Amino acid sequence: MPNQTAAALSVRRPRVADVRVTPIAFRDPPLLNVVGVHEPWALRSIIEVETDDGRIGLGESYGDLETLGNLDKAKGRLVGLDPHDTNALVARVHEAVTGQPFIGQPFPAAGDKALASAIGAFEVAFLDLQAQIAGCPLYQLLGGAVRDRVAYSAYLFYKFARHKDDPGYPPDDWGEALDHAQIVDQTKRMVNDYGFGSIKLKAGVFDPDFEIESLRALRKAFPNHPLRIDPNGGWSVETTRRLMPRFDGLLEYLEDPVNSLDEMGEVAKFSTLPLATNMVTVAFGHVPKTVRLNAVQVILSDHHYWGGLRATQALAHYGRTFGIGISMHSNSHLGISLAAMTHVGMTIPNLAYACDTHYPWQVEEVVDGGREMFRFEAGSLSPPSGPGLGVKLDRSALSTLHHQYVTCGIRKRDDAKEMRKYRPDWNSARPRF
Ligand code: GKR
Ligand code: MG
Repeated sequence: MPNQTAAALSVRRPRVADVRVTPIAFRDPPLLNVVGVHEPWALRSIIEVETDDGRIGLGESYGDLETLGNLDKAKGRLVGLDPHDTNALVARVHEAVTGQPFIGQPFPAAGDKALASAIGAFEVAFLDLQAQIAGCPLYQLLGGAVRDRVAYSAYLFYKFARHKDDPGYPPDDWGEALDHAQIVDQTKRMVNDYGFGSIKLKAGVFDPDFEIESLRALRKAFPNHPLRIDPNGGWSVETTRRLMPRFDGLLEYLEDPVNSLDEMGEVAKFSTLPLATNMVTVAFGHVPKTVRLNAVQVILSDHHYWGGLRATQALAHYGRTFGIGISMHSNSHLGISLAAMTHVGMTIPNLAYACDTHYPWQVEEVVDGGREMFRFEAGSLSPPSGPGLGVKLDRSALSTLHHQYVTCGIRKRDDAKEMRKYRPDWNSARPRF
């Protein structure tokens, strides 16, 4: 028996042989927000961690130059690691990005989003590999499922019918949404196609009184769907104070009405609703002040910038510790992110709200099997089957999307610049209202 154990321990485990980061661009509709309007192409990066026995772990992250630069600095340092060694991953990425050795230093009070994003991008790929090696779905490696499926919400946007400059592809088939009836129609299609049971309106675009009328129209058309509104910090504290009575009985939570943690703390003093955020509490270093001010009652977790899937689970523990609810944030993303969000969502007992996803707004995919891999039922998803994340790369799609990155000319998301094509005097300073 001892010999057997020794033999088992001496079995050679696969090592990381190569790490590749491929920037991609995919079509994105002209969705409006407080900053401006989405550009025709959304940027992401696809991370591949390949082992010396030919397995490939996948990750998906941001595609801006800062993220790509950090991923590039770190990727070579991961070669040779056992993919089970996520502590070494954290240390090496930390050193590559900050230039400082990792000694478990406290999370900075100012946040460390760029570093955590780089760690998270690789961590998902390492965990994908670990679960592939163990022959189990990723959610099992993360402790097992606490639910059968993960619920997502309809994510509504005011939008233009088409992009200002011809992007070289046909306009999306959602049409314009600039008034209440069009927003209700957009919701009907989303609820009909995906079965979503909760609704979030991206706001901060029009005068808040107009946007509240959109909410009222939604309430009338969908009397039983929980509603949320998210102006991305576009309102002042005083505007939020004036609006607050109008939300009574209308919203399940109010997301980022104002633009800073201190202001959220001010709003929390008179808010009659839970306040949610993916803007003011975005790193572990922000948690102490958030708790001190009682500024936020729901944190929208996001493995992309909290440092990965295990960090997301740790955040959920903090939620239980401090009585803060957990929901999930999204940006424009493809299937590797959606698979990772769904796997981790399967494991978080206090994920009490339907998660955000931009997925219905996308038409392209980078995973084998395309968008068919993700079948929403009653607004919820079960993770793709198979070991690990359960998704593989479609190499031809990767090369098409990479070519789009090379030719699209966008290197950093800039919704304000895009909006100035429609309105040359556009000013994206906040608060807008
Ligand atoms: O895609 O326009 C957008 C959103 O506003 C996005 O940028 C936000 O990060 O979805 C996000 C949010 O909930 O704040
Ligand atoms: Mg938000």
